Amino acid sequence: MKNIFSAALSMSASSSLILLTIVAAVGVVLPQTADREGTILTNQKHAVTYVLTNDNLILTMEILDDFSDDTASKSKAVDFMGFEIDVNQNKLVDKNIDLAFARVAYESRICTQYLYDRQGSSGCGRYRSKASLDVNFRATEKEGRPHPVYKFTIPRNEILLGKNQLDMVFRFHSADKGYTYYPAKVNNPGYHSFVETIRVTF
Ligand SMILES: [Ca+2]
Ligand SMILES: [Ca+2]
Repeated sequence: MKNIFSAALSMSASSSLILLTIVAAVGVVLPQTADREGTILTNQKHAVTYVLTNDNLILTMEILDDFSDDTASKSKAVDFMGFEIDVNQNKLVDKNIDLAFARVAYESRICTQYLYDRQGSSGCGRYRSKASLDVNFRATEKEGRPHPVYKFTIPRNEILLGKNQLDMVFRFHSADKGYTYYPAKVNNPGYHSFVETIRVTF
C-alpha cells in the first residue's frame, strides 16, 4: 500500500512539472504584444485617437470646442459622433459588408449597422457586434474643460480581419455647430460615401 501511494504521489508531482513546462512554453510561443497608440486626426475642433490592444481597437472621438453638455439630449440637438468602415476597401458602399458604428438615437448605447447603399443601412443591431460605447462629457489631455467624449471599443477580429489598416470616415455632430465630416463631406446624393476615406495603418 505504501509503495502504491508513493508511486501515485510521484506521478502527480511529475504531471505538475509537465503542466508547468507546457504553460511556460505557451507563454514563450505566444507573447503579448504591447498596446499601440496613435492619433488619427486632431485639430482645434475635433480629435480621434486610438489604442490597439491584443483584443480590441479602442477609438476615442472628442469634440474639442463644445462646452455645453448635450450628450444626453433627447432632442435632435444632441452632441453625437460615429464612424463608418469601408471593410473591403473599394471606395464603394457595399451592402452587408461595410459597417457603421455610432450611438442609438436618444440612448447612450452603441448602434452597429451594415450599410446598404448611399442612402440606406440595416438599422441598429442587425450587424451583431460585441463592440461597446462609453459616452462622456469630461476633460481630457487634449482639452482641460469638459467636452463630449465618445469611446468605442471594438473587438479587432470583427474589423481588422488579419489586416493592419482600415479605411474610415468620421462624422461629428455638435448640437451648437452642426455636422463635420472627415476627411470631407463628399458632394454626392446620399448620406454614406467612401469616395474619400482616411486610411489608418496600425
Ligand atoms: Ca454641446
Ligand atoms: Ca466597400
